[in-house]
Amino acid sequence: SLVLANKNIVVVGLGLTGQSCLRFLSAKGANLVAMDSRESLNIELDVPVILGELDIKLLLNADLVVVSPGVNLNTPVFKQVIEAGVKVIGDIEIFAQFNTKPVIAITGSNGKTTVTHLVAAMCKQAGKKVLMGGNVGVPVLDLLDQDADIFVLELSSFQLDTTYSLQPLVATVLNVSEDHLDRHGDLFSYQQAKLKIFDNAQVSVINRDDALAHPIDESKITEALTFGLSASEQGFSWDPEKQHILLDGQSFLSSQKCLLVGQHNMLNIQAAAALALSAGIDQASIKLAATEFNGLPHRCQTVSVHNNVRWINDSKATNVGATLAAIYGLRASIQGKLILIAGGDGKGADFSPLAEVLQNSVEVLITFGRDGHQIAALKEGTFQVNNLTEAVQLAAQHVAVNDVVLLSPACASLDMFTNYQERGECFAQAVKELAA
Ligand code: UMA
Ligand code: ADP
Repeated sequence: SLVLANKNIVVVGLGLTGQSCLRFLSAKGANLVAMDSRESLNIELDVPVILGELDIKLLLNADLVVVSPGVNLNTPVFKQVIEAGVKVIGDIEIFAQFNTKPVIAITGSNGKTTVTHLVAAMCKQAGKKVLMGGNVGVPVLDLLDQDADIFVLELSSFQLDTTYSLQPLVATVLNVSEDHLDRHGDLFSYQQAKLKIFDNAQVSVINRDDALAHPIDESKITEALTFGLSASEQGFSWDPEKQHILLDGQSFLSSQKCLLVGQHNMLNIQAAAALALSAGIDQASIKLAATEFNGLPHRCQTVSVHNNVRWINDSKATNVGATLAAIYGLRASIQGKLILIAGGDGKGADFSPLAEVLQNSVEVLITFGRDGHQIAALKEGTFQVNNLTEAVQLAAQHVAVNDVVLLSPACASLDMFTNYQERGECFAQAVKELAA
């Protein structure tokens, strides 16, 4: 595997990932230099640190460059470094070179975190020692020395872009829809990055109904299990009349038993069950964990029911696909109006796929944030406001009994907030103040 002792290694990016890389690489005896584009850091490191502009000479002379997922490799500096033949990898690649335990690997445009937690709950229910890592917020190198039977990894397209040797026991691409075009340039390169997850997987879990999420060369797939809402005698499917999840055409789990709601979550349960089953988890544990799972904050989470109006925080909907899923998932159960609050940093996305649901399924649209006007342009009579608190206050003037007010921005939060959590909390706070 990768030889690290006495190698000259530059670590670029000193967030969660970079700091975990420094810990791991220094324990392996590498000669380290760290770089970060920030002008000042509030952390103490015992390696030389270069802040601000990258030192290209050091990069060109390195034996290895380790980059964080937030670092864009599509820049003149990194193009030059890669062209010069310097190896540029991420933390997942280092993990792959040293890991000896089974890995369940999950990517996709939407549902990754939900499915990662679901699969982990299923493994835990079966008595396994399971640890989650990756894009969920735990750098994978911090997992290596921990006691575990199995790792469940959420991997982003950025992380997969710099990974070559991961050999998952089982892997999936949940779905592919537009996201992160500001970094990947086009849908094709974003999709290709995600599909790399199948490259060395023993078992592939495949979304039957999303052609973009299928492995590039299906002839190379030795073992597969599929999921989807379409009818199928094999794999996981959906009985729309009984509202049951099916396995090989037989009833597997009734949605009425589950706390999660919405079609997209029925897909998430199917995918998680397929991953867990492929990793040898028993069906009883899978079903029990699926029924008890109550979802995660900021993902279609009800934050208040007041005067028979439901306020839902879906701040994690940072792309068009997630907002579409929320509207499709909720619409059937809403008796009154659906009031949608959307907008923020669109990351270069095309919002036109929202046009039809905004016309037909959303009664009142309120937009805010940098690219809010682009969404507003898709529906006549849209209210444009300056910030999220104003949006909540305006929504309150339009609500009647049985209405739902949904924050599902279809955009990243970074134009106005530190992250989607802060945006979700701002929404919940503004809603709370209405009731006071
Ligand atoms: N930096 C540079 N140069 C750059 C870009 C960033 O020096 O060109 C520096 C920043 O100044 C900062 C550091 O790099 O000091 C931040 O690195 P990072 O953005 O890679 O963030 P980490 O803290 O290492 O967190 C990353 C993931 N972040 C991103 O992919 C942007 C986390 O996912 C992940 O949980 C963590 O590794 C552990 O694996 C977050 C995320 O937003 C949740 N992911 C995106 C998403 O879900 O949409 C992909
Ligand atoms: P990710 O980690 O991929 O961002 P999350 O589980 O955090 O996924 O969910 C992100 C957003 O996507 C939320 O708004 C959620 O309601 C929505 N979502 C969850 N699962 C799906 C799915 N299978 N298809 C489409 N949207 C989904």
